[in-house]
Amino acid sequence: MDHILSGIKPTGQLTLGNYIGAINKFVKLQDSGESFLFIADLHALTLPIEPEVLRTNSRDLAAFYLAAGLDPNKSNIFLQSDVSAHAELAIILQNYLYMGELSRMTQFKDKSSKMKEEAIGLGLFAYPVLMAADIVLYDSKVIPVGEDQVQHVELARDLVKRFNNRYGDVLVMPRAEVNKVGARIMSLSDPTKKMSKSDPKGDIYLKDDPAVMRKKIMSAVTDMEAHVHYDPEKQPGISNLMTILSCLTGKSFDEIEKEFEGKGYGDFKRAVADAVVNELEPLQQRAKQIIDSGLVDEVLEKGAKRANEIASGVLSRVQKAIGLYHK
Ligand code: ATP
Ligand code: LTN
Repeated sequence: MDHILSGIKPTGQLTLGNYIGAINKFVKLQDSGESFLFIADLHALTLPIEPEVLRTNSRDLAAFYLAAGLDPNKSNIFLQSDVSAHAELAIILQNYLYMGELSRMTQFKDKSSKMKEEAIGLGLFAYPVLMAADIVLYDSKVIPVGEDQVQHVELARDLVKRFNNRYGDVLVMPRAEVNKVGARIMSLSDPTKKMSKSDPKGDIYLKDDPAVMRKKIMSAVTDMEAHVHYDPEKQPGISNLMTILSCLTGKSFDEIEKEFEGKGYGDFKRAVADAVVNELEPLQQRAKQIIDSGLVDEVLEKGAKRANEIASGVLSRVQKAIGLYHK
């Protein structure tokens, strides 16, 4: 059975982009192999974060995984920091990824360009090293991610090639699995930018009050074309809303265009708002019940146990291959 692996950083409140691009996809894939889905709390430390916020976000993220339909009997849900092999393997793998390629990573360039050089931590630069360790540690083949993370998975693939060339068939080759529609949900206030949890403008949060969700969608930036048509170049705002509607209802772009032929943007936006609220309101309620029930701790403990079993085996395979003197 193929191993499926992915993680989300508990850096802020989850967005509709995280839900469509990642979480929903995890749920769809969970029957196709053994899943390792973690809360990337070590990655969350790459930018300043308050301890209490990190703790709360981590618990909420686990609750949303479960509320979205991840079944702890099929998927291993755990905290990255509960499996020390992630950090140990990253220390080894940092010697097989190079400064040049790390400085070309778009996410590093985006995040560091807003910072003073003295404030850019080494962890932010080495982010893809830890991510490569996360991936290879479970012999993972399938890595469901949004489009923005594909470059990091490609780098992990380069690393596997490089490492196996040097030491033989030690690491399993992963591949990114990206949605055909919905791999990059855009900001509602600036549809040329990705919706991301660290940039509150134009986000829909999974925890938003339904009335707030509706308000955000009704005031989403659109255009003057006045027809519902999929054209991300000319009509990025409408195309983004169509993508959201398509992902949440299963309707194709053609069907949506036909349904709203001759109708105004108001009607269309109301339909998008209905679809979002119908999906997220019950999700919020389930997440809240899960938090109140104390189930999260139980699931994380079970997940970490299984994750540690697999990870320690792969780590020792790597240690042996590179010549660390091993019992
Ligand atoms: P941050 O703003 O803190 O960098 P983020 O919102 O971009 O965070 P991540 O934790 O980096 O979220 O991403 C978790 C997963 O969600 C990744 O697989 C990522 O590709 C996916 N994802 C994030 N934003 C979007 C989006 N707007 N559309 C589709 N997928 C997304
Ligand atoms: N970098 C990812 C989170 C992440 C991840 C991973 C995703 C950390 N390790 C391994 C897939 C595989 C992000 O979403 N920002």
